[in-house]
Amino acid sequence: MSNRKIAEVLAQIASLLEIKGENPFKIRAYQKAADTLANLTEEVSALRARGELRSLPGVGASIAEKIEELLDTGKCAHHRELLEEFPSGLLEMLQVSEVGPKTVKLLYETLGIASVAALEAAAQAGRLRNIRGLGEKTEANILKGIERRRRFAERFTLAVAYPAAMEIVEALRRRAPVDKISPAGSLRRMKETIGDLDLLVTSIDPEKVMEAFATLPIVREVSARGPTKTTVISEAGLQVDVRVVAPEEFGAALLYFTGSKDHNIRLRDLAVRRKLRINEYGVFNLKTEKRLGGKTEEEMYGVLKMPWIPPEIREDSGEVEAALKNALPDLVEAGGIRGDLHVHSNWSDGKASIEEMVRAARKRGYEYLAFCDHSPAQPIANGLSVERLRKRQEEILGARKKHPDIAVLAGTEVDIRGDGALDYPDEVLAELDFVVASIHTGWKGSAEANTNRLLKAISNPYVSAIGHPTGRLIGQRDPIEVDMEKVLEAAAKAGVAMEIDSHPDRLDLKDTHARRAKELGVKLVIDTDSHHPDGFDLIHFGVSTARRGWVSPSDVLNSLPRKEFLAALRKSPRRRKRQVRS
Ligand code: DGT
Ligand code: CA
Ligand code: CA
Ligand code: ZN
Repeated sequence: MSNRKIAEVLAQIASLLEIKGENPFKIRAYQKAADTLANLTEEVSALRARGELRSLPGVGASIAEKIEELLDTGKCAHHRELLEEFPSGLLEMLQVSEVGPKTVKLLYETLGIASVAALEAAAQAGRLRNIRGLGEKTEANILKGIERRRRFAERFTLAVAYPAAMEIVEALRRRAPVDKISPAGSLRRMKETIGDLDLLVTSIDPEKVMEAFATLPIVREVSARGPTKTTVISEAGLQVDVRVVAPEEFGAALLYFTGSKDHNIRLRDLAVRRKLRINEYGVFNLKTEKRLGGKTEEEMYGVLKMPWIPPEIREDSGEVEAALKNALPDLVEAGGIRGDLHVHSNWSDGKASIEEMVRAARKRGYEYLAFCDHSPAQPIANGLSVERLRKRQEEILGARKKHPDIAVLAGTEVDIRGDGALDYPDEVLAELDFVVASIHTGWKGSAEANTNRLLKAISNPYVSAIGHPTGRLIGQRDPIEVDMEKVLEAAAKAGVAMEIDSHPDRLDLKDTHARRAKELGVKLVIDTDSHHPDGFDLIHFGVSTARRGWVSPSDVLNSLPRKEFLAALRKSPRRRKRQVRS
């Protein structure tokens, strides 16, 4: 049993205990153990073999026993008993982000609500607002949450789909005579959510590829199996299609199955006007049926008289026109990112020390790194008082001295308060090298209120960038309502950068906003908001989002080489009073 599966069971036990009204300490222990397991980098079975289960945070004797039971039998008796005590719809209700175990308990005990359908009906009938502790606003939010869940149902974030795709590619390479292999579909275009995975393969032995794929450990069930196409459902519930195609048709198939559908339709229309036929097997002369290409994508585009178009922009949003004019944008690349300007250390809620984060950044070849720990308004994130912020400086100076090959910058992720004021006074912000200002509270405010908050933050002369500007968590929390056009215009004017937070649950700014930012001349910062050295690996998700937004290296602040980057910080009229070291 995988860590993730065990973590799921433990989290469900926590929720069920809370619905039951059990001891909060016990509930907390299960939650903590579930978190620990979900984030473990090692298989829990290995820890167990070494007798180290109980050394995990949150894992005491009783939870250790349950983990062992799950590892040995795939089941847990306590979990089963709890499930039998309550209708199964209660767990389903928890999938609505706005509904926690306390609310489920309340709704179940007062109105007997035990399913999402019943919850939706009750909310629509206005029956929730009169329950003590809920109210009209919560009722409206629950309806929004149900709607979001419906919209998102059956789609997966890149956090799930991308590693699954990489794992399958690797495993097929190992287990079958695979020649070429590539993801296609929305994953290759790096869309923010993925309906299903599409993979293409060439091989001298298609049957062997099908066999290897159908028997991968991550396969939960095989939905369809043919000689060259197999469809499975993964353990996580993700559908995956693998197709084996002929080598001379690989480019045509890759182009077709990468899509998007709208991009394909544009190409097909263009082809017809040129007396050509284009499909997943190749490109042909419409009259003579003569085959003109299909082995590579370059060949396909070439016959249509255009350069190869990067998958991320194949959305029929101007890329075909641009390609025909030979005016495709020069897109930013992960290798062109030279530093991370938003990471946390264990001074706030990071899991690693400044030293560990600096080492990890150096290892990636980064030339600069800004520590942007939280401000005091985030007590759960251990936000830094002014005193601790200044204390942190000693450690930053130490790291700077020890690692002269990377510019270690003192930054902050300062909270934007409800009224748009920042959570540190200006004279404290003035001491810092890089200031990211972010909203972390009041997600449900009006568009006007949120726009004004951001405009006020942008007008602060010490702010370098706005962090995760809409605050969304894909599939879990809607973006704030905001007049993005106004915000971007103000940012362009003030020379404040907008962040693309690379976490696959955020991707914030999103692709279309990034594209508009670029058009308006706003600089972008692509960063990871890392709380751990492993977090640096997420940068490519932010870069893909930027690419989907047609963003070029020249639009990205942290694609500048160290010297120029630091010069840009120093030269900025907004902080000419400040001393940034090179
Ligand atoms: P998804 O899976 O919903 O995240 O999005 P895609 O883009 O991966 O779509 P999917 O899996 O339904 O199909 C993969 C590609 O196959 C799609 O991007 C374009 C191509 N395709 C699918 N259906 C059609 C169609 O009706 N016409 C054309 N021209 N292409 C299609
Ligand atoms: Ca797909
Ligand atoms: Ca598909
Ligand atoms: Zn933040």
